[in-house]
Amino acid sequence: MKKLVKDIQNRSLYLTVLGSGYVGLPTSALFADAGFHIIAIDIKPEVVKTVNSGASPINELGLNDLVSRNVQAGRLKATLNSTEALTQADAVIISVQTPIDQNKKPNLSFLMKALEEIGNTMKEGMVVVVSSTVPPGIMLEKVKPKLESLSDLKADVGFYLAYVPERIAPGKALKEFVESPRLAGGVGPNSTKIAAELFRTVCKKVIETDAATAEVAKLAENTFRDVNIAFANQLALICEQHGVDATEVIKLANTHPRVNIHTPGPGVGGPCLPKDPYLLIHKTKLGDQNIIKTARQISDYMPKYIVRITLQALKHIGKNIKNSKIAVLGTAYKANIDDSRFSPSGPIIQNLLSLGAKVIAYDPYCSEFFNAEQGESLIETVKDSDCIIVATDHPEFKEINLSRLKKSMKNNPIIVDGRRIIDSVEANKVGFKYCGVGYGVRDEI
Ligand code: SAJ
Repeated sequence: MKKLVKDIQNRSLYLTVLGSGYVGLPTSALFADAGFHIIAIDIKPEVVKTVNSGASPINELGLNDLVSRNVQAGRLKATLNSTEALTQADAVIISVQTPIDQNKKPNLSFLMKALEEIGNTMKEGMVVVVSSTVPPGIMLEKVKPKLESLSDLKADVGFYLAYVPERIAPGKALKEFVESPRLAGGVGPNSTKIAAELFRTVCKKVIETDAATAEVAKLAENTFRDVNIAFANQLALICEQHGVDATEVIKLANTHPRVNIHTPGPGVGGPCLPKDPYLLIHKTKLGDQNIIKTARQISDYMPKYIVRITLQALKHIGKNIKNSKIAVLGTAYKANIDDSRFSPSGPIIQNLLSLGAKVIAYDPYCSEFFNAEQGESLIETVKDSDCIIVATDHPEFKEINLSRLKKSMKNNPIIVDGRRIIDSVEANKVGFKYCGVGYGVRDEI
């Protein structure tokens, strides 16, 4: 163990990162920048080619420069050949996806495949770190026995195994990787120490715990946020029934020093929040009283709600959805990113298309349009439309010139503000029918 610590400290440890996606590539680039020799593994040839050419295949602030610098310095290289990379490595960080299936059950096939490869090539003293999000109990019940049986080595003695969950959000991944406290939970005390030592070379603060606690803590973070957003969404619907503005209500409630209600919106997207709550409750016995599942259902309802208020607004001015052109602003799941995974814009657009609307979508960052027509610019997208739906809170949409928009739209134009970023007073003054999440009196919802 002493040698391992020394190898970490003087950066002579050979590190490989299995999976070069939104989390894996920032991991590889940051460890390379800390002085380690990194081999980044991926199954996609285009990802490997791009990284080896010195560029980032992902649009993440600062990542392109970091990849370029470390590829040039010879500290970072990517490969498709996982067996070769793993055979050379002293340590591996697993960063593969752990999605949920159609029945909301975890799909651990990518993780299991990674473990299979690692177990088959593992040498004594190897450090294995799982950073993919996993359901509680997986490290001790599945990961440890699988690696032990394949390698014929004992965890925490013959090799070191820890869960070090990632806590980064797309758009600020590099900053958060370094600055957010990181949990290191080993399957035994030696594994915790080694994993913490390794991550301290990049992260400012590493907190030592055990694998089982780290698993639940990681899921608790995202589930807490998901439940909070669902509360905000439900509160928005309550506010409408009382004829008060949810934005103002939340702003006022949050002046209480111990209250922090999140922001209502058109739904909750991204690769983590829609799935992690299901990982947390996987195989638990909670009966019917399940706040986590209910919260998920509330937020899953929000895209339908956006479509319903659109239909209502159109009906109100005597228009039919079938003959209407709807401009959807934003396909990314949140502001300032080009990531559309599980974006609420997907179900909103699909629902509108199935109702016979003509849908055109515009996003200054994203290239996914969910079968809507692709708008080339904001002004071209809204041209001759009957209704605008603001689905993403990109800064560009906060600054739109309402008078200019109105002129290029059809008569009696509507704004459905899913993010509450448009000034409602101004919109009404200019001549829009303004509808927003948690704004105004609404019935029939
Ligand atoms: N959203 C709201 N209202 C809010 C906040 C967010 O409707 O008040 C929506 C967003 O628009 C988006 C979704 O929720 O559609 C999720 O956005 P997010 O910024 O909360 O989450 P992610 O998925 O980008 O990143 C989260 C982060 N977790 C927490 O903030 C607790 C990040 O730190 C995690 O590392 C990441 O999940 C992960 O990988 O688990």
